[in-house]
Amino acid sequence: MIAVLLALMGLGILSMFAGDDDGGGDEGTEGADGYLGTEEANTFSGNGGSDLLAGFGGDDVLSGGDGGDWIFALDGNDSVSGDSGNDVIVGGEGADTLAGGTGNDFVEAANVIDEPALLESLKSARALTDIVFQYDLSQPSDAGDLVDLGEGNDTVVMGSDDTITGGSGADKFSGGDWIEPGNAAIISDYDADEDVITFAYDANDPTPVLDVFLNKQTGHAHVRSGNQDVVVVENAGSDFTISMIKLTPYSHNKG
Ligand SMILES: [Ca+2]
Ligand SMILES: [Ca+2]
Repeated sequence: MIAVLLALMGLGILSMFAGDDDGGGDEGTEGADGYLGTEEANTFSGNGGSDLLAGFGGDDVLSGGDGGDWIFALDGNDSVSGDSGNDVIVGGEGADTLAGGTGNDFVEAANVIDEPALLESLKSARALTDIVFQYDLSQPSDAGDLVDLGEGNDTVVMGSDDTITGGSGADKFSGGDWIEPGNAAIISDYDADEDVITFAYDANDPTPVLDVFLNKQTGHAHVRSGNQDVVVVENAGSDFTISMIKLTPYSHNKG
């Protein structure tokens, strides 16, 4: 009896899905598929249904296809397309190219999720709702990513050297103190009428003092901390002020 239970737990989340995890290139079905990659480069296409794609190491190419997909690219310089549906995309370490596609997508480009907890939960989860998705905001963010949120009301957690295009819809650009000053996140198409920019900071630290330098030549707004850029808002317009950056404290349990 005990052996049977352990075997079921080992199967974990993949038993929920029709796909396999043989590590090669794979095409999903119109239903829910699950693919767990290897440390090599993997190519997975989820096609229809709510798919789970995890690339792990290597430069992976992951396409969610239709449906609300969960895509964890993790290590390596990965290329991810959420395609249609409300997708959750996590780039992980490396210089990733992340496209949300249509739908209201969530893209984590800063690499500030708690990856050990995520990996542990991926091994044992029996459903998407079992996946542990929490932040470890005290860690520095990773290499610059190229993010295109596409149509829809999207949210991005942006980190150092990331370049973000929000596309149409009301988008939320979430930066924070994980961005290294001088290695700003760049927003290419901020629209003050519908988009929101937030900057999160450790509640245990003093409230950050940010200011804005408007470059009249380029039209870009440089949001700065200690005279170093943390967010650059391209073509922000002369109306851009620091009041458009919403400061939000966060608390965390980790040291
Ligand atoms: Ca891989
Ligand atoms: Ca990656």
